Amino acid sequence: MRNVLMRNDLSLSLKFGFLGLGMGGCSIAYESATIRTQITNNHNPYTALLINTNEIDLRKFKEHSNVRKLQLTGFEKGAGRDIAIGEAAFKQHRETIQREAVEYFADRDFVWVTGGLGGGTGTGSILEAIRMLYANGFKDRCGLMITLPRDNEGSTVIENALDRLQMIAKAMNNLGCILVVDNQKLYNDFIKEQSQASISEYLDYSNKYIATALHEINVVTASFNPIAGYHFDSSELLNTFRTPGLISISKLEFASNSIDTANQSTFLPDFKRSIERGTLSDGYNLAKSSRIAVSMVAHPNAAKRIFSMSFINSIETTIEGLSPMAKEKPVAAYEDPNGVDLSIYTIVAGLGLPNRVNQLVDKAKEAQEKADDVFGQVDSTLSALSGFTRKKPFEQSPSTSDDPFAASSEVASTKQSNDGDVDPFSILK
Ligand SMILES: Nc1nc2c(ncn2[C@@H]2O[C@H](COP(=O)(O)OP(=O)(O)OP(=O)(O)O)[C@@H](O)[C@H]2O)c(=O)[nH]1
Ligand SMILES: [Mg+2]
Repeated sequence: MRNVLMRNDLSLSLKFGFLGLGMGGCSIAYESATIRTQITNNHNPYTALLINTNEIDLRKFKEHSNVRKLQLTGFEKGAGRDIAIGEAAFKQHRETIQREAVEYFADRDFVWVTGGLGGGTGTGSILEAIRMLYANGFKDRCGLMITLPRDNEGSTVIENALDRLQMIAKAMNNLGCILVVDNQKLYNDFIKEQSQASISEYLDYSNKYIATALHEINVVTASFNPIAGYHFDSSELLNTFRTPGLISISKLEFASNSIDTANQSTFLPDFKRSIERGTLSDGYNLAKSSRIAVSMVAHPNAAKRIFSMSFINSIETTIEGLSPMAKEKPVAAYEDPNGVDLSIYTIVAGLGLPNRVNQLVDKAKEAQEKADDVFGQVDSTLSALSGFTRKKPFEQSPSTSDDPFAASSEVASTKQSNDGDVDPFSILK
């Protein structure tokens, strides 16, 4: 499909709101809210409420009429990767956040609670944020968008992410959908193209990519006339987002002249691979999915040729093979008079956690074992130091008054005894 942002002939399925938590969560929410379409009366179709402890990070986002920022006062310096601080900050300001969220998201069809797992603020406040929305009438219209950290972000970040992921996984059946963004996957794809780029360029790219991917899914389900098969419409999209479990989205584009419908190898392997690879994360057991929906869009000239019964049947058979347990498997074909190619969008819902979580668990265990190795070893310098005993000083002569340090050593010794348990060296006493 031609650039969705430049077209004025498209419609939207759902009005999204984004509750951004912490720096990563706010960045994705902000990027989504600043998507600008050519749609009359809906130039900025999405709304963001940005919550962060860190004042400086929050200041980076420019003012927009559809973006509201809320700094958690008392925590200006950030949560410093401490989940407990992030959670405390949210709880302390819960009433204000609640008031703003209820007001700001009143007309939204679906609210994404958005956070980068691994830090203190976003990770620490994510569960509280969901609780708050559930208690305020958003139960059937909110989901989770979370990023998983990269391998090299260090063990604190990975452990923070796994800590909250454990809790999210336990509650998964009671939540709406969870959209996971695998930062390592996006990073690997990005670095292949731009090996000289900086981390901040990558993050910027990733946020635009995430925002556009979700926006496209939202546009495809509302903009075109179905010409064959089932119409996967806005209410179906909402039902999909309400489905508990993880959700995976994918997109595949063909130059329409590259497909020979009588030769499946010209399209089926790519189609299957695109679902397995996913746009934002991969490594799912697709066989467990409870819903899978395919929307195909082509220019009318190509559509007549491509969307034959046998072509649609081969797509249906493929998703049947991938997700035999899915209770709903709509395949819809649309004509887009302004399209230039064939685009195929797939959403798979009701999934378990992706394989990336196993990798992060392995990474965390590896780091713990390394730490045990290093810190478990007898520190030879420390044992040499403990083995050293100072010889008794020579008897001081009574005339110490001309010792320039006599007074200060007296002060130091009194101070030590007064300091009691805050003395870092009390272990030596
Ligand atoms: N895709 C994406 N991921 C991000 C971005 N910024 C941070 N992340 C991810 O989110 C994780 C958490 O980082 P932050 O969001 O900065 O942390 P925070 O919630 O602000 O927490 P504290 O700074 O500790 O208070 C990181 O480990 C990254 O993996 C971003 O702009 N885009
Ligand atoms: Mg931060």
